Amino acid sequence: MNATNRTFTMLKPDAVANGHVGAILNHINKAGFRIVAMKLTRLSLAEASEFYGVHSERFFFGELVAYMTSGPIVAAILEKDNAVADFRTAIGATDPAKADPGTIRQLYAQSIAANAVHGSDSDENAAIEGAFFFSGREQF
Ligand code: FUP
Repeated sequence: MNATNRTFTMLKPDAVANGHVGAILNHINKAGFRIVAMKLTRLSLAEASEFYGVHSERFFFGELVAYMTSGPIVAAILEKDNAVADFRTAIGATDPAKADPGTIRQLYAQSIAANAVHGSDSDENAAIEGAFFFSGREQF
């Protein structure tokens, strides 16, 4: 499948706090993604719990929600041919210690929890996650 489609990303609190927003956006642009929507925002506890609801029974859920509400994030929708799979490749493995050289997580992430970026895992979730943050008229 090679059609132009969209994915959703967050630059997580560690990436924002450590001053990596510019470098990561540059990496994203150079990898061929167009920024369709973007904002600096901060998740409430309720919002983070809803966004990560699929993980609510996992051992790391409390830590994940506490971390994701600990500071501002950058939310964005990205467009490219094969966006979801190509963005997962660009960010690398969930655990930055296992992420391939040159991936965003290998370059900028701190740990498995503070792993610098989120990337949607399917077209369906990309649409759900994008709509969580942006109305239709905020998407260009
Ligand atoms: P990913 O799709 O790569 O973002 O990873 P997952 O959907 O498996 O995990 C979602 C988030 O949960 C990760 F970004 C970080 C966090 N997490 C932990 O904090 N600890 C873990 O052991 C696994 C995931």
